[in-house]
Amino acid sequence: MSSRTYESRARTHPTAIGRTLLSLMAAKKTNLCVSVDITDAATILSLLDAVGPSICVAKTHIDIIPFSNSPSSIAEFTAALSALAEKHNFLIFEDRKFADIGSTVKAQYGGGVYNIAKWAHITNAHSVPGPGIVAGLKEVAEELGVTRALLMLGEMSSKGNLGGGEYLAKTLEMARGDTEFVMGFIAQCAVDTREGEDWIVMTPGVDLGRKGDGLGQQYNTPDRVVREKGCDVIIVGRGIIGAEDKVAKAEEYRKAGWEAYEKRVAEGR
Ligand code: 5BU
Repeated sequence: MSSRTYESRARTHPTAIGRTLLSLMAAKKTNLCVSVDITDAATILSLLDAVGPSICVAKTHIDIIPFSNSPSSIAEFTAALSALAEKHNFLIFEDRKFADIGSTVKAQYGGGVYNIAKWAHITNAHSVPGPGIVAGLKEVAEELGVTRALLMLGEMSSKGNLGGGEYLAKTLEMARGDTEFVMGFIAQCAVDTREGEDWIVMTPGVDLGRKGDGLGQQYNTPDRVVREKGCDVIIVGRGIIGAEDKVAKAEEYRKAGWEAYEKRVAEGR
């Protein structure tokens, strides 16, 4: 776990996207990633325009949006998304959870109907297939000439998931194979950090009230995951998008996440 400030980590993070992210988090005073799990493209865009000032990252599941098979509307949506990211200074994270051999994920990340690598600054991948998955994804970014970063899935939030413990330790070993592309993890706690390393941990399963969703999701509070467990970014979906006043709710989560971070730094945890 790091008691260093986001600001100081922004100067030394091994990945370019990590430096950008930590620096905008410090500037905007937010460690909130909103998960826009909404199936209507226009609603996603208007929500992000409204909550943009409160967030550091917008997390998408592009494949839940029905685009009527129109590639042009996908391109229009991702262009509008990128414009909002510029306008409000946040990054885009497509929660694609790649899980295949290097050659296949290359085609999935760089092409298909979604062209994820062209518009998502960050994506994530399971470690199950081995290090070829990291190499394949990285090749796409290099071939496109874009700066991108990867989060490895070390531990999911859902009940009974097979991550954490030894799985997380092995995933960490895999991440160490490419510290310029892998910026961190999806996990429920900080990971072991050696001299010169700095892993950004982004954590789903965060809610201020509920404990679960009846389908295996498990929730913790921002204070628990950031201050106690040492995670860096809270990922909140239904806690915000399900609220009547989404803008006020996003601010409530931003404040809770930020206070938890300030306490962690002050406590020197
Ligand atoms: P929620 O509404 O805050 O429960 O949404 C959580 C989001 O994070 C949702 O998009 C999930 O697909 C995503 N998620 C998760 O919940 N747990 C995980 O371990 C990972 C992603 Br990885």
